[in-house]
Amino acid sequence: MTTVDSVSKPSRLAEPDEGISEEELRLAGRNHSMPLEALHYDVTPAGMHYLLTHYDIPAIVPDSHTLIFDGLVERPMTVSLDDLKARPRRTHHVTLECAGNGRALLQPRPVSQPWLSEAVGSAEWTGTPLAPILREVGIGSDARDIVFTGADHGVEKGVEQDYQRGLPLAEALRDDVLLAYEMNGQPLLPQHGAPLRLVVPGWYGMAHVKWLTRVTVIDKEFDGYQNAIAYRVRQDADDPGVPLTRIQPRALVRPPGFPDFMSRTRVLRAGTTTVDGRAWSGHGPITSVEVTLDGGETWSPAELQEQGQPYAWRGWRWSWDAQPGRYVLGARAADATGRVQPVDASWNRGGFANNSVQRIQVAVVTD
Ligand SMILES: Nc1nc2c(c(=O)[nH]1)N[C@H]1C(S)=C(S)[C@@H](COP(=O)(O)O)O[C@H]1N2
Ligand SMILES: [Mo]
Repeated sequence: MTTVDSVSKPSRLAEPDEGISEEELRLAGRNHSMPLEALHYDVTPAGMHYLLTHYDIPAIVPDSHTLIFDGLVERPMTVSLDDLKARPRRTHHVTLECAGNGRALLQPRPVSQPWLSEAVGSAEWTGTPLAPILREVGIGSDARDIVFTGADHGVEKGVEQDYQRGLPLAEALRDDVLLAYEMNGQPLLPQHGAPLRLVVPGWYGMAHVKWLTRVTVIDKEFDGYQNAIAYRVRQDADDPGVPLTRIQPRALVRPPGFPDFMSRTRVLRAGTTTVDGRAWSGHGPITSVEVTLDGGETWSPAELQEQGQPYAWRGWRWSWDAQPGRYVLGARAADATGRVQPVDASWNRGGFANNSVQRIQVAVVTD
């Protein structure tokens, strides 16, 4: 690993009253979240899907793009995009969420990409399954992790690197893990990984390596930056931490009524209205969604729509006889493993997996 100390900045927490910095605003402009009104769509239109890119979006010529399989394999192989497109074609509807979603709402605020609770999207990813190719190249018996390398390059906390993530072999061999070249029936957009990305249904965003160039089999746990340092839940800077893997349950409410421009407080006319939204978990199917009007003091069960594909979000709705007044609207999801979304998730140093219940300010008014 090359280190570039002259540009390195240690990770830090914002001071108690410190506002958003220019650095955070620049990241927020580059990496946009999903407008909450897009919860209307079961399949998020590509331009409304959230976006997270650590370095630059690389300029890649799709026609000459190749993918290399190397490391502990019997038959190293280089395949073209056309070779991959000629292989069996699968489409999976998968909800992607950034592991840092909710970070900017934590106190103290970890200074990094300042997500509120909207770093999510749910797309139809088309590609070819990875596992049959891994079997063709012949994985060594002592294989442990598969390392996925992207074409993008940068420096992070002084470490110069290609974006790389290791995935345990058993996950890489799941039959729903895709080498994806289409999103919502169109070739991948540059910002979403064109011409080729990995899709690991159920895992937080960082595992879905974009601009994929290389798949390397190794005999130990991958110790690169994004696995060993970046994406870990830790209490303080010295804590080795726990790696982030699958998505914790979360429900989001599609904000009802219409917004105030600056505060985004919702204005709603009194009367019966349907509140709706979507809920997801990478651990198991969503089994319940409940709605609160008082910031998590009391709850009412919502009606679940049918579950689509296993790692796609699930729609829900709730009928509200809205009386004039002020409300703090939110929803909480539970999944089949018994995981329940907390009103206030616990704090961690990197600001990861903050699935605290949303707090939408609503003013119900009469005509
Ligand atoms: N090569 C590469 N892959 C990457 C990233 C990146 O910076 N470089 N960001 C990851 C993170 S942190 C997330 S949340 C998802 C975001 O995918 P999207 O931008 O298509 O929504 O891509 C992942 N794959
Ligand atoms: Mo992310």
